[in-house]
Amino acid sequence: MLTPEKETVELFEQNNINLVATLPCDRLKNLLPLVSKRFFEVPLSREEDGVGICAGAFLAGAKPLMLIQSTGIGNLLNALSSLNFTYELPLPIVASWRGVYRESIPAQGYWGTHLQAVLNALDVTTYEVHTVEDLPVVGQAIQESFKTSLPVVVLVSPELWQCAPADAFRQPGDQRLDFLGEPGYKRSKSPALSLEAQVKCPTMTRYEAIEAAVPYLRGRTVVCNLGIPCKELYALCDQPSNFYMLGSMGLASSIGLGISLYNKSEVVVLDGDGSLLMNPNVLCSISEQARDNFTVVALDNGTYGSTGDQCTAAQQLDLELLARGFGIDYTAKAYTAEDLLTALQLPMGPKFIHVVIKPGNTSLQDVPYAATQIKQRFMAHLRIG
Ligand SMILES: Cc1ncc(C[n+]2csc(CCOP(=O)(O)OP(=O)(O)O)c2C)c(N)n1
Repeated sequence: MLTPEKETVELFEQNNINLVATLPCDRLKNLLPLVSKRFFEVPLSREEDGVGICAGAFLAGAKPLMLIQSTGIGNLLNALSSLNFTYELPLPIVASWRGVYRESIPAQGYWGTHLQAVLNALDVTTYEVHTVEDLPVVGQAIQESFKTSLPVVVLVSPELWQCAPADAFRQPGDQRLDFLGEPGYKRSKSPALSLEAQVKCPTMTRYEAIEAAVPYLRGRTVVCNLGIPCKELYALCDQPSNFYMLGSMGLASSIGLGISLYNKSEVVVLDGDGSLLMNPNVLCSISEQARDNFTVVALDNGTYGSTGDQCTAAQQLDLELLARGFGIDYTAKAYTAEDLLTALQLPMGPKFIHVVIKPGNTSLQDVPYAATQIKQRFMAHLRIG
């Protein structure tokens, strides 16, 4: 029997979607197992992280899509504006539209009835799906997103899924459904948390740390955190394989991860402590998804350097220990140029290198490229590389 769920995944397939980033909604519980079976799925712990991963995957040649609850759209608006609209990156988002149809959860109502106006105010095109007859707009929306290089949102009312009989989805071998009612999932990882407790005093500045990494970064794919780190990287080692971030704070590692999932070459992310703490969710994604071609260099100056060195919470914690706690096995700490180069050259991965540095910014010119120029030369590099 062709259920609305099966029709939906067929529309994804017909439009060559090959990565689906998901975060569940109760109303999607019959669709999600079909997606897990037929697509490369990236399960998320926050939707904004998914926008970064999908952007990276697109830059590397994939056709990504997000499948989330409508509330999650509230969690990703800055990323849509400062990443997708700024660089012109497509992203079809299929969202389970809560708060508008037979809703029993009061917290869904306000956002559910206002989100379309918010999206439209941001010039995000939205489509509505209420019944099976409306389903073809899912295909149209996907095509429009890739044609215009912009995000497009499809709001799917829970009304759609009602027409499938309740037993239409129970099939032998359907792993996720077979798990339902069982006493618990097996955990795949138990992080090892034995590190020296004290973070020692820094010796290098961020500029000196990037300078130390340059022999390794040259010729490699590099994603650079927003703000002054981009200016420093530009001054020290500008190359087409640098993706300079202009906004979407917190998503450097998400973008790098997305690229590394679709491109075999090594991806090095220069991230910051403030940015990692804005999106620690990316550490879940790295732990679950990253392959050995992925390295995060966490430049930890203990401050929001680019906005004037205000203290971050990194001063009270150990980012390396945090990464281990999330299940990233290969981690290292670096205080000197030599430590950093040695850690970068370690043959294993995915890696998280915690570089403890001093606060302080170098006064340098802005990166002179427009966002779309950064994207175009970066994509050309990935295609050739
Ligand atoms: C959502 C959001 N909040 C705040 C800012 C302002 N902002 C730009 S760069 C930056 C600091 C980033 O700090 P960190 O990641 O530690 O890197 P650093 O500049 O110290 O190298 C901040 C707060 C922003 N761009 N976006």
